[in-house]
Amino acid sequence: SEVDELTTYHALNEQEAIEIARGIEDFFPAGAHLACREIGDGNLNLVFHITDSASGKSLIMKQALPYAKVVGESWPLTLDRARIESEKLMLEGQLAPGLVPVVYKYDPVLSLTVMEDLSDHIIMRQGLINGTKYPLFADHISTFMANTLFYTSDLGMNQQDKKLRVKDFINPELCKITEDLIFDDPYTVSANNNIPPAIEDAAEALRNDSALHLEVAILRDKFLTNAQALLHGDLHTGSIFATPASTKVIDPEFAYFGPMGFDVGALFANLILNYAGQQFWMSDDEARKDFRGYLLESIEDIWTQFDRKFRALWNENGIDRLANSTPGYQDYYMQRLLQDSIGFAGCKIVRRIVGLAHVADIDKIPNDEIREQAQRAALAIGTELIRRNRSAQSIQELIDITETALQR
Ligand code: SR1
Ligand code: MG
Repeated sequence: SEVDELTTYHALNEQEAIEIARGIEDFFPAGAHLACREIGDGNLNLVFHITDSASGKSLIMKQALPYAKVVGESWPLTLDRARIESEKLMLEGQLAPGLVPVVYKYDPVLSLTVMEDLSDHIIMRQGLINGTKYPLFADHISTFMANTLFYTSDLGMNQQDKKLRVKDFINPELCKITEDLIFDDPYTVSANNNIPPAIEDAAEALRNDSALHLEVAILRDKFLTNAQALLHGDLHTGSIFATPASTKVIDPEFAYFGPMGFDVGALFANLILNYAGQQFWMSDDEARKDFRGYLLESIEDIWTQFDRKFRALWNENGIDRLANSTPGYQDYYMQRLLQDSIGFAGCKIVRRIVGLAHVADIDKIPNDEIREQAQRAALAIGTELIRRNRSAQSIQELIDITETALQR
């Protein structure tokens, strides 16, 4: 029957999505003529956009598929990620109000999250490719990261409750994707890799650099074992909807308790990848210099504001006696966090050049020569950041490394 069709798991079609939308209490007016389009362009899920042009109301429905869409049914993937995503979104809504979409409903049977439509925003990756500046972004995202990371860490929440939350957010299959795609495949021969033929020599150099492998192994161990805080887990610019006045973080299906620097580093990496791609997207020398200056200032601002806000939360609301009262411990902690962020940023850059999933900032460059230049520069930056993961002293090092690799 029709009811059965909506109460057992299956991939929805647009008509079924409309039926479910009608059932959401007090949302669309009775009898509304709803329109629906599947708009998912990510790697994993179906995304339905449902609108009522008469009332102007709309919403988004995201449904997890039992496999990775980017590869196909040969790569099965747990539906539990929809639960993790909806729980994490709701928690982020409490910890960082206004910085994530509102969740209207989660349906565990259909692995479906119904949430606020953000169509007045655009995906930040595309915005940056278009050359849009986001003057409030550093403020917004530093608040998002400081609040979500501090209040889910042993510094900011009851440490027994945290252990129970670790259990709720055990996310082995999605973590395995990261462990393979980011911390393993780029450094070996793997069918998962997607190596541009023009830079095969650089990919081979990655495979043969055992000093680099040592640093990647150190970072990988942190990802595997350091349950420092509840991460977003995939905080790239494709997971952010933005306007110049508003920032909304989406897609936390990779959430798990891991090292904080993995979220901070993801952001740095994707701003740097855009910096590299601007070699093509902004052909005017002056405009490109200005936009690249904006990207690097944003990185510096994000770190400075994040560091200040995180320390303020710690000083005002820290719950750990020893961590709160031991001189030098906060500085030590923040220095490690900066170093982790820089190292993870490096890993995130490398995987987007030779690993399975690339980024439009670079891959969509139609000019072969400029694209290759951007890829090589990104690899040079990424590998140098990885090498600095145990020694970096300030965010300025990351900025200098980026500027040196791409001076024009
Ligand atoms: C198989 S999933 C490929 C990538 O897409 C997601 O956005 C994550 O970054 C993942 O590594
Ligand atoms: Mg995603």
